[in-house]
Amino acid sequence: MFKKILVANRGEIALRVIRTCKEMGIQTVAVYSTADAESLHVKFADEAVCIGPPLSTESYLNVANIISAAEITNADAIHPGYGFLSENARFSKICEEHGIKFIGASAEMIDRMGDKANAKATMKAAGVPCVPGSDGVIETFTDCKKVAKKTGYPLMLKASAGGGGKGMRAVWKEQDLKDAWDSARQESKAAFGNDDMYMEKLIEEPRHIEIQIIGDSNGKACHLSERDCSIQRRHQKLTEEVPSPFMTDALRKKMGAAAVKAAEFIKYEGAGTVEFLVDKHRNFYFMEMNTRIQVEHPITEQVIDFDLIREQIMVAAGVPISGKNYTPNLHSIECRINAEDPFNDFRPSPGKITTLHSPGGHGVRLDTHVYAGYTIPPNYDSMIAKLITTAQTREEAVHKMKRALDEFVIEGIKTTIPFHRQLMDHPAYILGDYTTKFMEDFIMESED
Ligand code: MV4
Repeated sequence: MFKKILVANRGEIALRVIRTCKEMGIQTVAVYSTADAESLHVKFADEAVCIGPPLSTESYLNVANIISAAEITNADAIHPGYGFLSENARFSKICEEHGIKFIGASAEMIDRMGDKANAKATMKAAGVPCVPGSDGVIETFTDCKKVAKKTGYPLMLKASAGGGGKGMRAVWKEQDLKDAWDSARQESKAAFGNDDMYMEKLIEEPRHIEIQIIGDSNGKACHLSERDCSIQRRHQKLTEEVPSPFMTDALRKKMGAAAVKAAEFIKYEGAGTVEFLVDKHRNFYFMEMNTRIQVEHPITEQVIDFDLIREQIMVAAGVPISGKNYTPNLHSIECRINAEDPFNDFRPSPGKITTLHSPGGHGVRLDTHVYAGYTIPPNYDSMIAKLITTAQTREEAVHKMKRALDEFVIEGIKTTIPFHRQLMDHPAYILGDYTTKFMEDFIMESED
């Protein structure tokens, strides 16, 4: 087992990883930018190394400084958390070359799944259902027109380097194909330095349902059930839940088996997520695979009583997984609390937290790095807490979330707490009747 793990991240996920390391008797090293000198992850860890100025590219993305910090402190592994370097193939490889275990995917796996057209081709070869469309990358507009004829409208043009909706265009009729092709390529080139495009039939009003998987060094994988992440705004998830209100036992069996097949086909090692689009007839299609621990992993932990970070560390140390697939016996919901003003187009609201009262009680989990007197720096992600409630049924978990949100007091900055409170009273949400389109017609009610 590892003696010392460097946590190459900040905020709540850095705390989350450090907590499990402590429980496992593993020493921890925090790294921090000058903007985070007063952060809790610095105080929680056994050692801390400053890795640069506030700008991420010069600190949390600074590979040389992070590797130096690991070498100076004699860390034998690095946990990257999510975001930052978690899906950076070059970093994964450099760790390996320095004899430091990267607690994440191999460079090869990250590259393979990071290229979406390639990932899709791999999944198709594995026998995982994929949305009909082009066979890989489309080279020219002439080919694009041909593939569009075969695919039919409405269709979706997608950037192979994409993710997060960048370089993606829905096209409803042939006359609009040229403009969509040109603008999607341009956007992709600007964002990723690559304009490879592929095409799919458009799935209308889909649900985003993902399957958590874990694979070991023997090539064995299992699934830990699903998470419904359909409630998103501009490709940012706001709340997630397990089980999905749309799930059936039969569908879970099929999607779980497909995700395990996907993971075993590529001999995936570590924790990963296979994302699917699910249409109204409960057909499901591979969308993307994430080769990292995700923000929303705690809801899975809550419903199956399983520490995913511990399992990541065990698998990275070469311990085989049990191989058992999981079905949730409880219901869990996560609300992402962001330092944003939901009454003003979710505009970022960094600054000093003057008052903080955290919710608690049975079935309430709060993953956060903030405290009264803490100043949220403007340089990073706006998520400041994850409020998670768990109960026997969905109805109880929703009620508990309302109660917990009512207890939660954060003063000094604006937060998304009022948004979540209103969401919990939304008739369609209460029924679990929502798709990825839900936020398009959600309007905040004024509080005065
Ligand atoms: C789609 C789709 C409909 N049909 N593909 C959005 C992010 C990117 N990873 C894939 N996305 C989508 N792909 C086909 N063939 C609709 C979306 C989509 C979406 C998916 C999941 C969650 C939220 C979304 C919001 C808008 C569009």
